[in-house]
This record gives sequence, C-alpha cells and structure tokens, in this order.
Amino acid sequence: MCVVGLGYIGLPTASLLASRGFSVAGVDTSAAVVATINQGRIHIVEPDLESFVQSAVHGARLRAHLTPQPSDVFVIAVPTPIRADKKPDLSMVEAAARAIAPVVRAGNLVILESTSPVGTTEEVVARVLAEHGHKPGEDVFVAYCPERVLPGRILTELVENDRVVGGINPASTERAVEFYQAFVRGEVLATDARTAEMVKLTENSFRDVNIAFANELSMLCAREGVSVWELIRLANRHPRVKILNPGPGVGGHCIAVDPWFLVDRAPELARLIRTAREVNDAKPHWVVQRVQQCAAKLRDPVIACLGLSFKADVDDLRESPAVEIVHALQALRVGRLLVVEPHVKSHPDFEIVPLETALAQADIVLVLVDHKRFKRVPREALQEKILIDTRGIYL
Ligand code: SAJ
Repeated sequence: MCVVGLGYIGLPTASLLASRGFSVAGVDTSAAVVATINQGRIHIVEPDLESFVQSAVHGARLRAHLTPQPSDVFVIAVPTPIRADKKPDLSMVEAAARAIAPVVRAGNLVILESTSPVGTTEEVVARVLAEHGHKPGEDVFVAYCPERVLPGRILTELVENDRVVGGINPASTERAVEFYQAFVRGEVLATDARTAEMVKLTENSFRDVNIAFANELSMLCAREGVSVWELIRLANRHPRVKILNPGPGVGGHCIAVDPWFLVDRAPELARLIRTAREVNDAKPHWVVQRVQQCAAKLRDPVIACLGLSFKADVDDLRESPAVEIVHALQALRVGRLLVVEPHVKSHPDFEIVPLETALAQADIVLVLVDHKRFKRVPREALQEKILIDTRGIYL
C-alpha cells in the first residue's frame, strides 16, 4: 500500500490500513511531516490518530517517505484547493500522479480520493499514467473514491461510512470495490469515476445550498422582525420540510470550496449553486453591518465575540467566518473587542479573554460559534446586553 499525501485524510487512512495488517508506505513532500510520522507522532489534530500512528510506526507496518514506493495499491489524498479566481488547482493531483507513475507496475490499482472536478480521474490521473507508457484500465486499474468523513470523527467514519467507488472502466471499479471491502464496514457502492466524482461535489453543494437558504431566511426575518429560529422550528413541523440552521457564514475546507468545482465546469448551468455560495460568502458582511448598527448607538461600545472556530466544539480556525467577522470589526474599529475562544490559548491577531471577563464587561454579545461551553451561560449574565446571536443558542 502506498498513500500519497499524509494530511487529514491520507494519514488516518494510512494508519487505519496499517492497523488492519497492510504494510503501508506513506508519502509526503514535506520532510518535516515525514520525520514527525516516522517518530510515531502527528502534525494534525484528530482524536485517536496519534495512538494509531504510533502503534503502526512502532509495529513497522507504516513508514513515511518523500517519494512513492512500489506497491499493489496507490491511494492519492492530496489537497485540491481553489485559486483566488475560484478555479480548481489540480497541480498537486498531477504532481502525485507523476510521482507514482515510475513505480507503478502492471496489475496495480491507483485510487484518487482527493475532492476533484468531474473528469479528473480520467483527465489527470489516467492521462499521466498513460504518458508514462501504462495502459489505464488494461494493465493498471484506476478509480475514484471520495472521502466523506467528518473532522473529529475521521477514524470512526473511515470504517463505518458507506463508500462510493467508481473506476474508469468496469475492471477498475471491481478491483477498487474489493480493496475498500477489505476494511470498510459500511456498504461499498459501485459506479463509474465521473459519477463518483460528482457524488462528492453534490453532497457538499447540497449542504451549501440548504445552509444558504437558511442564511437568506435569517436576513429576511431580521427585516420583518420575525425570529428565524421560531420560524424554522415551526416550518420544520411540516412532514416534508427540513430547513438547516443559519449561522455567521459557512467555513471549513469542503462545503465552502467544493461547489465551485461544479460551477467552474458549467457556470451557465450551475446558477443556483453559485448563488448559494455567494449568499453564504456574503453572510459575514451582513453580520458585521448588524454589529455596526448596534454599536453606533453606544458610546465606547464593548463587544464580546463568542467563538472563532468554523463550527462548534472544534479548535479549527481556518476558513472560519467567525475569524473573518472579528477581523472586519477590528479593521473598522467598531468598538473594544473581547474575543473568547475556549479551544485555543492564543491568536496572533486578537487577545483571547475568558468567557466570564467578556460577559461581565460587554455591552454587545455577539455569538459566532455554538460551542457547548457557551450554551451553558446562565441567562442572567446576558440581561441588559444587546444580543446578536448568529447561532440561535440563547433563545
Ligand atoms: N453550518 C451552518 N448551518 C448548518 C450546518 C453547518 O451554518 O446547518 C456551517 C458550519 O458552522 C460550518 C460549515 O457549515 O461553518 C460546515 O460545517 P459541517 O459540519 O456541515 O461540515 P464540515 O466542513 O465539518 O465537514 C463536511 C461534511 N460534509 C457534509 O456534511 C456534507 C463531511 O461529511 C465531509 O467529509 C467534509 O465536509 C468534506 O471533507 O467534504
């Protein structure tokens, strides 16, 4: 087994496969990552991962390298970011395919797991292998299988979730399905590569469109003087309505990114998906405006900003709408900011203060993340405060 890319998906996959008895070569272009893993340690935050990696490395079933090693199966799990112009950057998939091509042998299976635009398995991975003299689909088998794990539950979901597997031809699909059946307890569902690629993008676009609907409602409700939380609670009593929760915007590395992969291929058709992205991206600005309106009524306003992470009960601040909002409030000098984030000790741009301090001093309480810790705040502590609750935790 050779796993290329030892990040949030590659490293858990490599250590899980090692725990199931596979001999795994992990590959990463970062010498620091390779060295860390070979000491049995990890460079990312994920529950239980360190002990999995430690026992795999110490049991000699997992070793990290800078270059791919000959193997029966290659799994590519490298990042596929979007560029500033919202176009996908597939350079790391291409580089990974080029790196493995010289060590791939007849009979090997190559699987792409990175979230990718429709056609990538065929147009990038299989093409590069063909350029190196292989015959994809005949002497080497090539398939796509999206990861769908939730950060924080990766090791559980890698085993329990159903997987969608699609090859570039039926022989490739068959080989890839067999591979996943060896360690997945969920159902392994066979399709073709293009469908499998699109399934992943569809799942995350579905979430994005539905969150955008909730976010749009929250803005309409504020205009109408209606509580969006009560509105959604009541509307959801209809047997076929299930509205998601509005928030300060959509963060994370998946839901706010993957819909662009669909938009990029067919901008003239993917109008709803693009609009949803724009609605969710605009929500932080709307929140900032609301805070500005409230602060304008006060002299020397003090604003408690509750939460920085992109969602509840995680310490991940990357691509977080909460961080974007606090940055904007800071740049606009809207007032004195008291930033609370129980999951981090410090932040380069903001002083982090204890929750109690912030609540005691604030005129405005701005809820940005629905952390459990915040939900436990007694309602008396919020009396006489102006409350802007983007997550609806203090109803
Ligand atoms: N959010 C809302 N309202 C909601 C639900 C979420 O505003 O009703 C916000 C969250 O606060 C957060 C963002 O959306 O900012 C994304 O959070 P999430 O918990 O929905 O998703 P992620 O990014 O942690 O993980 C997602 C998962 N995908 C889906 O739920 C469709 C996960 O299963 C995927 O594997 C992962 O993306 C991925 O890698 O694509």
